[in-house]
Amino acid sequence: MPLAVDVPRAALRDPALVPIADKLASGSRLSERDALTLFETPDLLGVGALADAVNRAKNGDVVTFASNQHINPTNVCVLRKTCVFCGYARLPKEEGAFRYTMDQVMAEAEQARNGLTREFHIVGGLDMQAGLAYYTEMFRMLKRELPHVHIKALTAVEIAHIARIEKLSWRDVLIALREAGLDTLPGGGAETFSAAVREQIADKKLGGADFIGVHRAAHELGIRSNCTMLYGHVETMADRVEHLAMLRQLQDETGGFLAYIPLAYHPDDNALGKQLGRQGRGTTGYDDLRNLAVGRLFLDNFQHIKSHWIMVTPFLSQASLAFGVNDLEGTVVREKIYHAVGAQTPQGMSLDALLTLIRGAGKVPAERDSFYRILWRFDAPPEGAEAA
Ligand code: V47
Ligand code: SF4
Repeated sequence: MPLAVDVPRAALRDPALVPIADKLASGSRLSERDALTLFETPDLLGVGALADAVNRAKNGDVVTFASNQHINPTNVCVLRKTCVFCGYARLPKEEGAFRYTMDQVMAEAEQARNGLTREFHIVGGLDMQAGLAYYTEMFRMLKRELPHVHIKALTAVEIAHIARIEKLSWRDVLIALREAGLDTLPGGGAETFSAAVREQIADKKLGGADFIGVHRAAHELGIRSNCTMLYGHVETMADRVEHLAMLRQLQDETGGFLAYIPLAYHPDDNALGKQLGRQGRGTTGYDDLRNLAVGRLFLDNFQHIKSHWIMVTPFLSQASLAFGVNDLEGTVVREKIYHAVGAQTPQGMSLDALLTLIRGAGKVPAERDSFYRILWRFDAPPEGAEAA
């Protein structure tokens, strides 16, 4: 049963939002038709105000972030030609193809010895040479060397790929990976579940129902996971709603999802962007905010909605904190307060900058672990911290 929320009726300009506000006020679930209205109304601020009210009721003023490190051990992928939105994958003999040895994985992971990185986010291509033994060896090595670091690894698509090449069930693959050190699954690979969309942008990729099936198998084993939706390509509003409804349904069954992360499609350096003639033109800020807010409103059984600031820019992520978002994803370089943690990547943001961003939205920043347990709140600038 969703929370009954004190809704800001005065903020609504579109009368179509009033029945939705009524449902939120009475703690009733929004229908798929309501979700469509939320995607179609021109009243973005109204949608945002509703999402903000729901988020405040669930998470107060706290905005969380985590300290994680991405490791992509292989870019070799059998779907290289059919996932037309992906600029990352290579065929085995193509220029730029790589598959890390265990030593190379360890060399990247070494940064985490500083004790500040709490999570490895490990995903890669569907590589015929990266089967169960490759990943179990990797996870055992990482847990042996860096036992304090949580392993969030392998999308449902990768789990299904390993199961296929090893002729095992999804469940058995998950059990073996968990024994080796896997803690949770990331949400990637979902794209948009609609069969018609998948055929156009990710033909031959694990279908939506099977994607859900892998996450269900994980949740049944007690392995929590995230979920995503790639939007802003060829999908219709009805496709978005179908996708969200499938996520909400599984969450009703298992409660295993930790967070929902809508992912804005980037049209550069991939075949789909060329085909659509959209290079250099990504999603709009309007649509980015709307996707986050609709996720907050329709996914009433999710606690956490995450904005990926690397995809939508830090400033838009900051604005999204007034549109239902309570969690920010992105590398946090903590050189000012906790000493240097290595070179700052162009995708990194200093801890000071992140705190400034969150406080600038009138929120309280808090660092969390991978299960969303708060590690510490930054109610006031920590003593001795330098200014950003
Ligand atoms: O599955 C691929 C997407 C995903 C493009 O679980 C693209 O905490 C935009 O899932 N434009 C991987 N997106 C990233 C991902 C993720 C990110 C942050 C946190 C979590 C989590 C998961 O990136 C892929 C795909 O949907 N992607 N190509 C593109 N051109
Ligand atoms: Fe890229 Fe993943 Fe598709 Fe492979 S399966 S082409 S890595 S999006």
